[in-house]
Amino acid sequence: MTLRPYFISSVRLAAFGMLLVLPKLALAHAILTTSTPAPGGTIASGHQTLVFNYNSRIDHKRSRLTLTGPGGKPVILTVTPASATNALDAEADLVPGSYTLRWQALALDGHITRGDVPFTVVEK
Ligand SMILES: [Cu+2]
Repeated sequence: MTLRPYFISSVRLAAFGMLLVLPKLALAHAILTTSTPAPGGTIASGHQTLVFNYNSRIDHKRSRLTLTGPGGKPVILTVTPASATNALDAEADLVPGSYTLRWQALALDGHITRGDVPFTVVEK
């Protein structure tokens, strides 16, 4: 009896597993690439189109944008149906103050990612 053949086969199995996993990682979840406003950025008050761009296609209907402003009450924004395939857009009427936009994006690989974009609204 020897352990060696078993050891080799498990190494091969692990290598084969990596080949299966790596392409999925390469196509992975939605990562925010750019946004308007940018994280930590500033935007003018009034009616604005907020735009969040990702590195992959997004399921618009099952993604969510939640805006918390100076009033402190989170508001779920309506994602514009005509948003680009890799973006979430929403319209918002903004008064001056500090805001946080919490995004939750469902990528077409089935993975959900989340993040916060804090920004400041200044008088136009
Ligand atoms: Cu993924």
